[in-house]
Parts: sequence; structure tokens; C-alpha cells
Amino acid sequence: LAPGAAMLRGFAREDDAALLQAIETVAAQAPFRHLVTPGGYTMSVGMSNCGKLGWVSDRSGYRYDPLDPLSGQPWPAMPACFADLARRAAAQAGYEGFRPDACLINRYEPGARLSLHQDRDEKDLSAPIVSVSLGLPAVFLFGTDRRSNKPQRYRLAHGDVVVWGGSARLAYHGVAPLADGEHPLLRRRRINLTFRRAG
Ligand code: MD6
Ligand code: FE
Repeated sequence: LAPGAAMLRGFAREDDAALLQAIETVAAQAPFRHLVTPGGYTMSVGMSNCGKLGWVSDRSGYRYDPLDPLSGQPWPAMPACFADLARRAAAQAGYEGFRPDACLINRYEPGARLSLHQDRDEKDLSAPIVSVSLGLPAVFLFGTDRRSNKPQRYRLAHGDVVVWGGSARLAYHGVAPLADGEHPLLRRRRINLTFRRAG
């Protein structure tokens, strides 16, 4: 993808059943919801979190919060199969010792998209981000650290993992509107897990 960023095709494939089971358990406690941006738009992507910290947005801004604002309770613990996969993927990409404390779970239905953004709410920008794609394929837009540069497009399919750090850490990126389709495990959905060291 770029210096500091690696594409691990199919890396999560053999864990898909365990991951989907764990996602269901998390979502039973912390349901997917459509957050509102500081600008007042409702996001088309449904979001939940697990781990010590969860990424949330509302009219007052973006932040990592130890509590789910819907329930007032801590986010569900990070399932062992999540943390283990993230650690192995990071190591494979050259980032040894990755211990994520936050996992954002994004759910896309046909038409849902994520506009170009930088991930810069994390305290320690030297840790990588590990991103796991499940279900319907998506077009991932990946630019540079300047919003005005036209992004490259990459197809992300079920089981693909992107590890992203170093000089790519502040690249602008997004997801094009999800095309409709039918996935054997996830039907008409895509789920993305992004693991971070946020605190
Ligand atoms: C997604 N991913 O693939 C959204 N951010 O659904 C992200 O926003 C992202 O995949 C930072 C690093 C990797 C990512
Ligand atoms: Fe991002």
C-alpha cells in the first residue's frame, strides 16, 4: 500500500467463524448505532466497540470513551480471538508487541460509506492500526497526508487485513459506498474491525 502499511490478503479467513460469533456477543451488549458527526450528519455506517476504550462521535466532537454512551456501562471486553488476531497480524507486518486497547466495529449495509478522514484521535501515533474486513467486498480509498491528493482505490475482501503505521499513519482514507451483494456468512453486510492503541 505504502511504506509502513501492509496488505495481508486472507489473513483472517480461517478465524472468520470465531470472529463473527464474538461480534454477535459484543453487539448483544453494545448494539450497532449510527453516530452523529460534530457537523450534525448521521453516519451511514453503524458502529460499536469493545476493549477498554471505544471511539465515539457526537455534536461535541470525536473521542475515545471508556463508557458506552448508550448504556453508561464500560464497553464489552475485547474477545481473546480479536486481540490475538490483531497481535499476529501486526507482527507479520513488522510491528511486534502490538497490544490494542480499543476495537471499533463498523457495519456497512449497501450504500453505506465512510468519507475521507485521518485517524488522529489516538494518543500514541507510533502504534499501528490493524484493520480486518469481513463480508461483502468494499473499495478502500487510500491517499496521502494531504486531503487534496487523489486517493488510490483497493478492493478489500472477506478476511483481508490491513496493517497501517509508520509514515502511512496519517494518510487520508475512506470507504466508497458499499455495492449490494450476497455474502455466504454476512449476507448483505460488510463488517470492519479496527484495532488501535488509543489510550
Ligand atoms: C473501514 N477503516 O475499512 C474503515 N482507519 O471500514 C478505517 O477507517 C481505517 O481500515 C485506519 C486504518 C485502517 C482502516
Ligand atoms: Fe480510519
